[in-house]
Amino acid sequence: MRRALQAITSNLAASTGQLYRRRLPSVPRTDTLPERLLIHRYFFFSAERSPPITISTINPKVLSCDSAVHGEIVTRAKRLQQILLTKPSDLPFSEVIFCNVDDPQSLGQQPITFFREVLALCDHPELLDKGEVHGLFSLDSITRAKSIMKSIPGRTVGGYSDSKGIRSLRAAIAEGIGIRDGFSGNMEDIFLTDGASSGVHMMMRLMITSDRDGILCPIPHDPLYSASIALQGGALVPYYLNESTGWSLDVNELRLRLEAAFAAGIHVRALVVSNPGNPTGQVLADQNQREIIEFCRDEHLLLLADEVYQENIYTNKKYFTSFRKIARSMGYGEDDFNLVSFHSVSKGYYGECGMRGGYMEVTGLDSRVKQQLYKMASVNLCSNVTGQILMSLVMNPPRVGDGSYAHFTEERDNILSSLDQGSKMCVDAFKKMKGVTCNEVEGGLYLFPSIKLPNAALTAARSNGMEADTFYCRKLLDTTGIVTLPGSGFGQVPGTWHFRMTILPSQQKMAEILSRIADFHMKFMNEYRN
Ligand code: DCS
Repeated sequence: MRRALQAITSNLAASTGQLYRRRLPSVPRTDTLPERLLIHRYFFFSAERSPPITISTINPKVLSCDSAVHGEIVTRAKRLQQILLTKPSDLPFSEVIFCNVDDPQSLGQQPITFFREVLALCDHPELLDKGEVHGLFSLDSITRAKSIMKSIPGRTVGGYSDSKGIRSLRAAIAEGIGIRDGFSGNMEDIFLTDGASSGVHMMMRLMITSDRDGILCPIPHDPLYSASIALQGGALVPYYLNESTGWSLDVNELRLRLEAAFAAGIHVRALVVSNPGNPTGQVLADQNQREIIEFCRDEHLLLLADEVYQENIYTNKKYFTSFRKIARSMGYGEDDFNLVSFHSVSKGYYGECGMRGGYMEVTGLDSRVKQQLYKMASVNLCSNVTGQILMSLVMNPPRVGDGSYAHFTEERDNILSSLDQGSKMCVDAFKKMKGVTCNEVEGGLYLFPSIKLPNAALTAARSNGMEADTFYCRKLLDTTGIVTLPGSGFGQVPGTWHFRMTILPSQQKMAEILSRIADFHMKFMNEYRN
């Protein structure tokens, strides 16, 4: 015991404040457990003790992971919100408006009645035995909730489920996919997840073994992907969407980037495609999707198809087609093409971000790999069961003839039409602003206008230690209370500047937001005129 303590003391003297880097010296085997505890206590209560975890000792991959969605602008916006509560006269606006994130219900969108009725009944199934329920809930909500509850082992949402999700719900989702695509789905391919994010993380964890493993990702892209790749220590291999042709995806660009990565010793394993795009709002044409599938086949890449915005389409010229449907219609069977498609309850007309429901459909992968995925899912036990139910409802909404159908379609269409008009209002307004260009929003919940910033603004940003678009967004926030996110957090062609804004606010609110942005923009451009 004394020998062990002496060893520690001499180590402490030598370490001069570097203790956190040093491991506790191994304790002689002869020591008993109480003696070991004593040594640990001595170690931790010494004068040079530092916390067990410090910023220098945490996983460096966490440090290298950036989340634009929760960056400095959002932190500042929350601080300004607090100031409004305590000293509103200090600020030139009366409200902080969060246009930075596509969280529909936090921006006032109402939930879809049918979905919430079924969820309420599943959460509290005793209601199903009460007569009053018939006056309060629609008949088909009651019937649906009863049938779901009957199919859940234990008849409760409070139990763990199978790690892939409840069987009957996966079957319902597979059926919904079949109706959507015209090619039947297989419930064994479905993994229910806590939102699409957890599926994305799972796939990155599965594929990335070192910084030599690359994932082709669009620029700009949803920071979920860069963050997830960074957390796993992989390499993000960028490919650029073409802004001048409506954020189109050119397969030649994919090929060039793949070759460059190969030359740099990166083994590219997968291609991420966001359709409709976040933050860029483009919808891919079927022919383009076919080219992407062929490219993945030729280059032995797994296609990660992020299709969370599949119900958010605002153009008559294009429609959403799943990559799965395109692959099937090209003649690829279920096992012939490696595809993982992500969907979520967070977007669409439902916008139930807080419910954390989602699924990934895994097709074409070796059954042994799928088995490993299943094992990974089981490490998390299961995704939340209420989210699983909601995902099954989203894929099987009321159909013609159901009691809720008319009310459901009215709610859905109102939301989608409001988003459509909101997106067009934004594009029109941005196009009128000097130095701003903005592509049409074909789908999704964001627009990503480009701003040509004057040199004086670039210089001012630099002297404030900021990226130019962060400087712009920060000034916009401080002047108007409107929260947007700088394009630099999403990737952009060097030398171009953008910001991301959601189209979610109601039309009335949007008119006010756009007028404030236009006013701010004019003053900003005048102030920094070269
Ligand atoms: N895929 C895309 C394209 C997304 O935009 C998001 C969320 C997700 C997946 C994951 O969402 P869920 O986990 O909720 O299903 N978008 C984030 C964003 O860009 N801002 O806030 C959320």
